[in-house]
Amino acid sequence: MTARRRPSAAISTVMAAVVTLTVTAASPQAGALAESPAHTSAARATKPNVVVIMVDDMNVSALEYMPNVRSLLAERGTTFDNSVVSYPLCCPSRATFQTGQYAHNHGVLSNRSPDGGYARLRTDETLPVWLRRAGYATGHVGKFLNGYGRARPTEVPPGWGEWYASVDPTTYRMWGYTLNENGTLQTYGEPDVEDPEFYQTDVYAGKAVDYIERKAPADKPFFLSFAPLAPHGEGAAAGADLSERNPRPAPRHRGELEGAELPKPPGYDEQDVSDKPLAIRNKPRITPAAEAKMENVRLKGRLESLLSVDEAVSDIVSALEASGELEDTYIVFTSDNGWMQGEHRLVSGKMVPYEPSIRVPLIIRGPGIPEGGHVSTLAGNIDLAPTVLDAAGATPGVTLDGRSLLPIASGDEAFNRAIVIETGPKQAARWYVGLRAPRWKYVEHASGERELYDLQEDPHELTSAHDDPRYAKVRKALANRLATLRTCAGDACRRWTPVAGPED
Ligand SMILES: [Ca+2]
Ligand SMILES: [Ca+2]
Repeated sequence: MTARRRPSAAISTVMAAVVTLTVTAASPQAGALAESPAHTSAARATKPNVVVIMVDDMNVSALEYMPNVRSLLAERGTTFDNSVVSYPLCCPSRATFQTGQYAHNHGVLSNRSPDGGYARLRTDETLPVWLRRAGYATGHVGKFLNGYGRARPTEVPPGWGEWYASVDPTTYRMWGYTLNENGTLQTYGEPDVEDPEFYQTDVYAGKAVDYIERKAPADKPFFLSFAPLAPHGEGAAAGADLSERNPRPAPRHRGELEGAELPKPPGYDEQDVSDKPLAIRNKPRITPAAEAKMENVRLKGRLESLLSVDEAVSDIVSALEASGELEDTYIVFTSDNGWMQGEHRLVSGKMVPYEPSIRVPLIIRGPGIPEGGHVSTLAGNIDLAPTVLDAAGATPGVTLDGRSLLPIASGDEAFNRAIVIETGPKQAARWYVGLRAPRWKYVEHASGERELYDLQEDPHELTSAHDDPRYAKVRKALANRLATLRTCAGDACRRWTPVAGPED
């Protein structure tokens, strides 16, 4: 029951194989000539590889349970302590990763058609297409955009040289999922049989390691997108018993975190919700039964499922090291959105504008990135594609709303900004647009309701100040800025004048 199927190289035995490649300094000429913010520091003699690991629905607090992510990525790279996603939902967020654009520009406004889903993505202008043009090998393993595979399960979207994507609706199964493997469908196990051979994250890790081992010897640099379902809950798994853990961990990890306890930050089961919109005011207090389920089924399932991701990270780093590519590879670790577990009475889910929903882990390791660094500059998922393009010296085919994080991570540049947070009309009571600025969060709900948090004074968003006369000027200033930014594209999205607090 403890055997793992995939290869796993021990780091200590492969140190001798590490080749350190020289990275030339950024050329100011290239930066000046480039029209896009993606080109700021990418003139390299040898192009680096890029691996992006995007987990699903992971909140920041879960990093505590991922020792390999901490030691191999955070301690060897830089952590963005204020990283958010602009539309905290799977499909719009993944479309933003693919395009470097806000949802109001890429147009994937929900998880499902007609206004969202895979079918809405303009696949001919996406990150892998641009990387291919720049000479990269490209590969994807795991979850892609919601709805992928429903209409044409053997379709391989443009730009991907190798493709191992899960086909909906089987994406949401830890066993019994079907992958499109470069045009051929392959199903791994059965939904209700917990065969250690076929645990989703492990199978994906094996494919990632295999990809690295095959691509490393070639001259071409490679881009690998690795997207396990964990710690997202399972669904559509006929016959699967999800009553004890959802998602189900690998058999070797079941019960390993039996002692894990639900974190209860000050916003947990918020007592006074009179400051909040009706949708929150209507939520009952969290009952002991609801809390027990949240902790025993969801929290422990999520954390135990992440143990396999943590091992996959170790396997990926080991494979890079064994092949001599580690020092010339950027590794990005992040999530497509956060997760609510009791804050503001929300016992599950995302989509809402609150911090646990929009905040995600973001760690970058690679050439020129300080080890053990922490950056407070606000980062958004609109920055992922620009950062990868910058690392690769590649040119986007659309106007990017984000910017490269490499100069920020390396400490060369500070950047003052706000990130637009938004959903779409199909989200009904959860349709909103707002701003997340270093100090402020301002939200305009389609219902007409407003929220304003002074995150410096109220980091847990316990008291919305939208009606507080002391914050009237702040609210007005943020509303003015939002009126411009809510439809921004390109440069306009990166302009920001800070809003002073009531004390100034
Ligand atoms: Ca998600
Ligand atoms: Ca409150």
